[in-house]
Amino acid sequence: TPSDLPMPSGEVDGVPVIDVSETGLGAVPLLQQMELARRNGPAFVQRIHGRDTLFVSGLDLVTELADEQRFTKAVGPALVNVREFTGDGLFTAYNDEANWAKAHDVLMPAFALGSMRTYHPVMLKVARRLLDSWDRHADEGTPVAVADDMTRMTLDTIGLAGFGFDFTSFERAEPHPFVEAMVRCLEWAMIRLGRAPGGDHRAVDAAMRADADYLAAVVDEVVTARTAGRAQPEHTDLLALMLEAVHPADGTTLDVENIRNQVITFLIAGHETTSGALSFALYYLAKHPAVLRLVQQEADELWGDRTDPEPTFEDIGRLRLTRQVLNEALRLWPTAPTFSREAREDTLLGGRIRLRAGQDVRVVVPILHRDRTAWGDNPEAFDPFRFAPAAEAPRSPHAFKPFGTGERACIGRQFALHEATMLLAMLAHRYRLVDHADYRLTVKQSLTIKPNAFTLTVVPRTPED
Ligand code: MNH
Repeated sequence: TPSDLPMPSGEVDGVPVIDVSETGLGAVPLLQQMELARRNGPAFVQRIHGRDTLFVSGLDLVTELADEQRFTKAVGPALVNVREFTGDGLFTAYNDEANWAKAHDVLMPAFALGSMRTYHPVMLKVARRLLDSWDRHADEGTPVAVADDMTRMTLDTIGLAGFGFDFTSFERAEPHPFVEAMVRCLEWAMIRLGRAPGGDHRAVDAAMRADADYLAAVVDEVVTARTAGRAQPEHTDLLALMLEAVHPADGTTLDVENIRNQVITFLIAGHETTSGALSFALYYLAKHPAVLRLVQQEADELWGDRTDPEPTFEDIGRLRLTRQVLNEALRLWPTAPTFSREAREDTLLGGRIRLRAGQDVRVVVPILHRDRTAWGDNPEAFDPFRFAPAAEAPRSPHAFKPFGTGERACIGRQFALHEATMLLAMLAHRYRLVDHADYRLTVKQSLTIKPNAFTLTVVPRTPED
């Protein structure tokens, strides 16, 4: 448990060094990082088996790290592990790898605002699959497994919207095997960071390889479903760009190996974190009935008491409070909870911490998101009005970084927010959320985070609700 954590064994440039080789990283490494930050301040070095990681979480230091002139994304040890199954896909590509800029340029149009308009009908269709499933649970009075169902929804959405491929997750009693293999791969990438020297890891590494091969096999199925058909209708989705778009600089398309890496990357990045964000948002709504009521009112203003509303693209932009609830959930539990930066040149961070060019620094985002200079005296409190325009205006843009920062920030942010805002509002519009088990939040981590074993009972609203 975090309370067993060791004291600093020394310091470098005024930064405490904590050696956790005895305790290990724990089942939820993020919670250890958060506890170390709380005890040791805005910068600390975590040492394990002789390997050091500099963690940073204070607003002033993160503001420096966000300066793109001095710093850039680091593909740190965690992402180096992820590269074992996503290769030079957009998320894990090195900054200077030619395929990063090429794929970024080719895929950007798929994330312009106009594209969200084309995804909207697909997102709505999949949202309705989730509602149909929850209606059945409501009829039977059985609880819903929140994170599993959010994952069904977000996986089917990225599959259909990005690739025209249907994972049919709601027709399955268990998560799609793609999800199970992906979670094991992500866990492998995380646990590997804590390995002691000299162990024999061949069996776990081989199991990861088998899972990674399976992910690649699913990708081949996705691509073949597109390319095998004759007389293809016109496609304008992510897969079409990957297969067909020509880069202006050299007149070529993405190569076959890179396409496979991109498809795996987008199938993972395109659903896992959005699912967690929705799950945390539902957790907070279930625990804050007054906020839920306001979200319901916001939805009612658009859709009245229609049992099967037809949310329009424009409606989603009007769901201001719903969006604030998502932001506040992402503040407290940013589902991609750390990202890494590296100095472009040798430099001093905070005027005192010596950094060599290329040395990576990891940001503990949930602690940044609790920095009192930006968030006030009660940063643990769930309060979506922190994101009301008047409250947001004076706040530093670097105080809230759930999507990372700079040129390598999340490309799918608008996609995630459109999908999640619509679903959250539709759920609030349709159901009362009953916290039947008096759920106590525990966080599960497989690099990304989710609420662990969170269930709700849902009851269709009546006009009196
Ligand atoms: Mn997303 C990068 C968080 C949804 C695709 N994403 C990032 C980064 C963070 C992040 C943080 C930066 C990581 C780093 O600096 O190392 N992403 C999220 C969160 C959500 C999310 C919290 C949902 C909520 N992401 C999505 C969706 C997609 C997507 C949806 C695709 C449809 N994200 C990406 C890709 C990258 C990325 C691709 C890498 C972009 C790049 O480096 O060029």
